[in-house]
Amino acid sequence: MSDAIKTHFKACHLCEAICGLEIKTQGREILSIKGDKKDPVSKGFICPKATAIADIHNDSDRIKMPHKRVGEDWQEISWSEAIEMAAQKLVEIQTLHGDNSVGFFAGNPGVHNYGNMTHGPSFRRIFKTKNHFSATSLDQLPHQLTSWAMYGHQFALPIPDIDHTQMMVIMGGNPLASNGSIMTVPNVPKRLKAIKDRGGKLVVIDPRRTETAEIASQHLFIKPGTDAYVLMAMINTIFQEGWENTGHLTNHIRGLNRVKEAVMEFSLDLAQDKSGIPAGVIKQLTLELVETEKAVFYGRMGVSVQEFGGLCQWAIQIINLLIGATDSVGGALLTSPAFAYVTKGAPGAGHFGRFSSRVSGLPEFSGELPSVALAEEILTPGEDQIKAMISIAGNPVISSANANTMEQAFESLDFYVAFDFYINATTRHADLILPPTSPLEHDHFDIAFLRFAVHNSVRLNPAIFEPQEGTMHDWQIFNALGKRIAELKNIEFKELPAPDILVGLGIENDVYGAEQNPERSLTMEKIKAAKHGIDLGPLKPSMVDRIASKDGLINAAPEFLIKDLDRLASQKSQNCDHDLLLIGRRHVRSNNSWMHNYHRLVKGKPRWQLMMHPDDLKSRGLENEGKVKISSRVGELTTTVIATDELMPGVVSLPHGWGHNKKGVRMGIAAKQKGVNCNELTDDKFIDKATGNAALNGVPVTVIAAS
Ligand SMILES: Nc1nc2c(c(=O)[nH]1)N[C@H]1C(S)=C(S)[C@@H](COP(=O)(O)OP(=O)(O)OC[C@H]3O[C@@H](n4cnc5c(=O)[nH]c(N)nc54)[C@H](O)[C@@H]3O)O[C@H]1N2
Ligand SMILES: Nc1nc2c(c(=O)[nH]1)N[C@H]1C(S)=C(S)[C@@H](COP(=O)(O)OP(=O)(O)OC[C@H]3O[C@@H](n4cnc5c(=O)[nH]c(N)nc54)[C@H](O)[C@@H]3O)O[C@H]1N2
Ligand code: SF4
Ligand SMILES: [Mo]
Repeated sequence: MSDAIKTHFKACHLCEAICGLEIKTQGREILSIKGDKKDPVSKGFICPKATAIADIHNDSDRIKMPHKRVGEDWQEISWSEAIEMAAQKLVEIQTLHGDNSVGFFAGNPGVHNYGNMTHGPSFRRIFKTKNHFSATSLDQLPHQLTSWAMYGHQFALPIPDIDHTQMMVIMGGNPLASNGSIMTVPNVPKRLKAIKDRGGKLVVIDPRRTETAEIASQHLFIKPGTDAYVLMAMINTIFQEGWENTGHLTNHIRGLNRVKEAVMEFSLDLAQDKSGIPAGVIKQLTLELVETEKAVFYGRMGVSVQEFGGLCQWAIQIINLLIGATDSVGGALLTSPAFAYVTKGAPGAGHFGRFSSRVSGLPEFSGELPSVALAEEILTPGEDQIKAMISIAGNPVISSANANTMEQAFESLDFYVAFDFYINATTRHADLILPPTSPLEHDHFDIAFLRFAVHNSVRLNPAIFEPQEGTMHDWQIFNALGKRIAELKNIEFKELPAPDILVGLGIENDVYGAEQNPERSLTMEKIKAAKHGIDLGPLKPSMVDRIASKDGLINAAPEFLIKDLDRLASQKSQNCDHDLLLIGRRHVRSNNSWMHNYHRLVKGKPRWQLMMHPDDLKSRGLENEGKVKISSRVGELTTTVIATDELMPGVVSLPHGWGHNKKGVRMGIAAKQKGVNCNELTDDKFIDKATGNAALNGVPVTVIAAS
């Protein structure tokens, strides 16, 4: 008799939108993956990546048991042998070279797998190393740092109230491709179109006429890396015209006068000169934001992962404060998640600059050093040099600036253990790979992205399949390896219970738990029983009681950012020997570096080419679809160029996450793709000096015909 068909519900873990899924299975076969129409926020929406979850699960390249390097080859070994080997080697290296000789890199999917978040930190603590790195500093570090400095907590991130706003400005984000970021917003196309349908306005400021710009009311091209001039000019204009209206937050902000003085030299004319956006257009946009009752300014990846990422994210917060958007319906609101609610005294507020990286002296944030410092910390001899690495759900050789140096660094290690289920461009350098279970073999709760959602909700869904015999979840590997290392070091280590137990305890003691909210009395049992999730209502104004700074006030003028205005004011032209600026781009059927091994996502027209404006091709004598050589201060690449007026002249674009065609990579489909690794061009010395974040956008490059 054949197995019965079962219907399961689960949130998609692939991107920040966390859409609800309905998955039908029979035995161990996946029959279909569709949208869960009853999910309170996604309401049935999914994007093309969701169905590829079946491909991840079934991929014969995905490894399931520990792999140990033997020369150029790999040998499958038992978990007990693998745990013993990793523990012995890591302890041996720390005994010989000190605690800081072991480094960590935590990649993006770890944040989408909650066992990593509940169990990772205590595992990492047993090493007592300063050398923690992660994708945060290739991404949203400026957001977290700004929130820490202004609101007293790194996760006090006001989220655009997209469903109620009448005017939204998007600077450096392309939610139609990314499905939203630091804004969990399933079905973003519909929600953005709805702004226009109710008579509102959507403005996109981007060097490329993106998919989002195509549906906007207005698109403004901007020269990469010059956003801060525009933002400062907007703030200056608001003050000069006396347009500021901080509403109910007025008595809860300090430092606005300091901001007013500090931005005075940033005129509309300077902004026009630098950015290419006419002064009158910037002024008009500012006025519209001031005059529209429900308006919000939102900036993402393109304005955080650039040379002035910290200033940009800070300025966006200031604009939202000055136009009365912060903490207002239709503006930007703090969320009220069931787990890890941010308020005064909430754990994990963050800290900055307590120590610095050894080689370049870059500041830590919340215990992490900037990823641009990782390769040099491995490659530069001396006390505290990193000799061994542990990577968890990351592929830094493809995702970090100056990939060639990162490659050299990983090659040079004495020992490298990777928590990953693929042998990719980075993990191929490992001595040992510890693969976790498939995403369908463990339960799912979203610790990170329910906190950034445009509508409050909560859901936890069980695993769809029993784990394959003899396999381990990420959190179980942390427990087992942590325990063995602690034994060898003769120190305390408490194995933690399963993630749902830990999160359940947190929820019961948080804002929807019985004590604080007797009516709701939310428990893990109730959450588990609600297969489609529980609607916790729209975002609401709540900031006044939740400002987490010591004096209970919003600090509008964090000193390290005010000081950074000098760097902005004195910035010389970026162009030096290179006459073009390179930016990235995302595609809805791609996901950073790790979803190029699935036929259904990579088939069709190539989408990895260098995009360039037709005039720029012409002036260089280049042919559309011809081969070109792109060079930057740190590297060069050869690829195909395509002419498109989607890009403004002077700017070229390459997507990241490609370049899997390397010896030893065991991702059959990905390795056949022709895309190159754009991070061989990005520069580990081209950074946002205020925050230490990588500047992967606006990188100066030269393009010539390839012979
Ligand atoms: N030039 C340029 N570079 C960029 C960007 C850009 O826009 N332009 N974007 C940057 C950004 S925003 C980010 S977040 C980074 C992302 O870069 P990374 O953080 O390096 O993440 P991924 O490239 O997604 O690689 C993820 C790895 O995690 C593994 N993995 C997936 N799920 C799991 C799991 O459940 N457990 C474990 N243990 N492993 C798992 C995958 O197999 C893969 O090897 O890239 C950055 N790099
Ligand atoms: N399909 C898909 N979805 C994803 C991902 C993915 O790889 N693929 N990655 C996920 C991750 S890790 C993240 S962090 C989010 C990111 O989410 P988004 O921030 O929406 O990411 P992008 O689509 O890269 O949009 C960045 C935009 O900034 C523009 N830009 C570049 N430089 C500048 C500049 O100097 N100024 C301005 N104003 N704009 C600039 C680019 O042209 C681009 O349109 O997406 C997530 N979702
Ligand atoms: S938008 Fe993101 S969460 Fe939704 S189905 Fe696509 S990948 Fe999954
Ligand atoms: Mo990211």
